[in-house]
Amino acid sequence: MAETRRAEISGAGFAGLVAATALAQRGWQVRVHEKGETLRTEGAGIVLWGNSLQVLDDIGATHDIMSNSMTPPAYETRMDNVIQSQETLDGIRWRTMTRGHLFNSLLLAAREAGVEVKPGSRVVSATADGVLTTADGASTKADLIVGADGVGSAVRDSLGFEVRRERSRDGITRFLVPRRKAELSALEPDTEWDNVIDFWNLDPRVLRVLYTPANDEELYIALMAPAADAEGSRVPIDLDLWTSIFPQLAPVLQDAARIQGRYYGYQTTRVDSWTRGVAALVGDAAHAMCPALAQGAGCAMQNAYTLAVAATAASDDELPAALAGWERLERPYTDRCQDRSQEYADTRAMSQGNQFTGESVETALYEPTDPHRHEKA
Ligand code: FAD
Ligand code: 5PR
Repeated sequence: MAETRRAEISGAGFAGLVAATALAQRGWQVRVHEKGETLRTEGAGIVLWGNSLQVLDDIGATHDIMSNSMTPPAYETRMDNVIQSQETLDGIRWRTMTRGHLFNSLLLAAREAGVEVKPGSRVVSATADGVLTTADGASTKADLIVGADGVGSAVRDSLGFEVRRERSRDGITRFLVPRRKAELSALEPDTEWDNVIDFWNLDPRVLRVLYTPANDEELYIALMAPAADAEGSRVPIDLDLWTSIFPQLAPVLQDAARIQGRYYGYQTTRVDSWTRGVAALVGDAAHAMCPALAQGAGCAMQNAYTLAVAATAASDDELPAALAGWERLERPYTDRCQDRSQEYADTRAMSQGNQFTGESVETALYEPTDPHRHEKA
């Protein structure tokens, strides 16, 4: 009988928790280091698509997730408050929820699988032969190291990967507020307030509100403005400015104005390679992307899962080659998703509506748990 293999993971975000759970469920002994003193996530709401929902099914997290999330009747796009499209996304599985709910469901699945999660443990470096060092000076030898420590990844930077960043001119502030459906309906009775509604205004000023119901009680709103627009990108938000453009959203904008908020500039991060020896990068550490297609966390969880499957199938001697093979197969999907998301962010083409067709849904329809997925392509 082979000895139990050990994986050390940096970062208890969506990528780290999925990698940890999928590895532990395949017999690995897994520890996740999280630099935060408390385990939590920030950033309001999130949209997930078939690719990540399939991974969550496989690790046993969806039962919990479905209980407090929703699939809105349509994804609506408006320009100057005129409806451009109401996409029902037939044949595409998708779900909206709060980030807190997704995070708690993943943490539960990880604990049930026997993963050790260590808050207050900051990783400072990793080596290609499997030594992970934390800020308290402790070094541990592992069979596999996963860098899931986000866009500022210490695993990535200590291993000397080459990083390229591309910024976009726009950015967004995100809030979780009460639904206030009755008040919104009083202001605009004909609107289906259960829809996702992407409210665009380009002229005379680029301001956009992405309205996403997360469940019966909570609403996720994302306010987009160019970084160069000082009032538009200000936090807390400039309530008079936003309500002058979106008067029908006044009840929920008032709630948002009471929250401090943080403006996130859109950016894409790429690395020369996702692996070095027995160390692999997943999630924003390897492939942060613009949120246009709502796939940053989706790709993170998809790649975390397929990494766990590939690493388990390889013997210790084969592991570096198996990780390189995993990148060769999986990376093109993520590269294309990053390219499309960056292009949508740069062109603001989502304002035209009908954007969830053709190539742009490739990632949403990808099936990471299907062992024959690459033969089908
Ligand atoms: P993170 O979430 O950044 O997690 C990294 C973790 O590692 C953190 O807990 C951090 O504290 C920890 N850490 C960092 N450094 C260390 C260290 N040295 N030692 C130990 N721990 C460390 N994606 C979607 O799929 N759908 C969406 O709707 C969506 N909307 C978005 C909207 C906006 C405005 C933005 C900016 C992003 C959006 N994304 C979306 C993308 C998504 O948020 C990210 O891609 C995803 O959270 C990345 O997960 P991660 O686990 O790789 O990284
Ligand atoms: N889609 C989603 C989202 O949260 C954002 C975008 C698109 C679900 C931003 O927060 O285009 O910026 C976007």
